[in-house]
Amino acid sequence: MKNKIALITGATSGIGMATARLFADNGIDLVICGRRTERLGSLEKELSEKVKVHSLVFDVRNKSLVFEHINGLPEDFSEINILINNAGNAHGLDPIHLGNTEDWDAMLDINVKGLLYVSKAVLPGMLERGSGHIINIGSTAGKEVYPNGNVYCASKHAVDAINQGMRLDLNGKGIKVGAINPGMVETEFSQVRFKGDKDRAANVYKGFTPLSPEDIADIIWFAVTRPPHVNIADLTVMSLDQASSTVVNKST
Ligand code: NDP
Ligand code: 8X3
Repeated sequence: MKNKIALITGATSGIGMATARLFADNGIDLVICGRRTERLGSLEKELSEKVKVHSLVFDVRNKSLVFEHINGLPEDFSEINILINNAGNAHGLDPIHLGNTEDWDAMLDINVKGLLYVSKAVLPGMLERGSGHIINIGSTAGKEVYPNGNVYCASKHAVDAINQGMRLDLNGKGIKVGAINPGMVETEFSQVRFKGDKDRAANVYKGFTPLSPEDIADIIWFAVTRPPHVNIADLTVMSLDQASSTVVNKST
């Protein structure tokens, strides 16, 4: 039987990379996406020992490139069964009156519009086949707002709304839609948020046990392996030490 095919955005790091690895371990062929060519190349090499892998290098902000790359997938990879809308980041952590407008643009263009472009490019094939599964990576930041999180939280609230909207509009078309909303996961997320300040980034995860990208990959795998009639619509997950965006049981 033909393997299923998953397209994962943001596969060069963190949650996306862990998911790509777990999918490959379980016989899912992969379209891995990101901007960092070298990382995609080495991941493709690593995972090609297990499954068929195709890399797509594009910035999800670039609408025409998103459609060009996804519509131009080689035949072997063109029937996407699973879409993991994962690419995204926070940029900055500033009060609203001090926010950097370039950071705002980046978060809204990547986390919201990029997710929409990729979904629009993948959906026609799923609709034609009357089957598919879209998992949108939201966040606890899409469920509550924390000080200085303003625009990142807005972008993830938008993902929450888009997830619900997709599920409503695709109801009856055989396509599962669901969101996984993690709390703090130790990835390159905070390094990006703090623009390469590794100490400040590491400090975010000090004094408690955060989630790992593999924890989220496990949950994504659980979602995609449910029986055909079961759709994980919306799942929030935090580490034991985290109770909300601002309440974290830190020992130091
Ligand atoms: P990482 O920084 O480790 O990974 C982010 C991924 O997104 C990278 O692969 C990066 O690839 C890709 N990406 C970023 N910008 C773009 C862009 N413009 N075009 C294409 N790809 C892009 O962070 P995480 O793994 O933690 O984040 C993954 C998702 O999980 C994000 O949506 C994030 O908001 C969400 N999340 C993270 C949490 C956390 O605490 N870490 C908690 C809740 C949600 P490249 O740079 O190669 O383009
Ligand atoms: C990432 C988790 O708490 O930094 O979405 O917003 S948080």
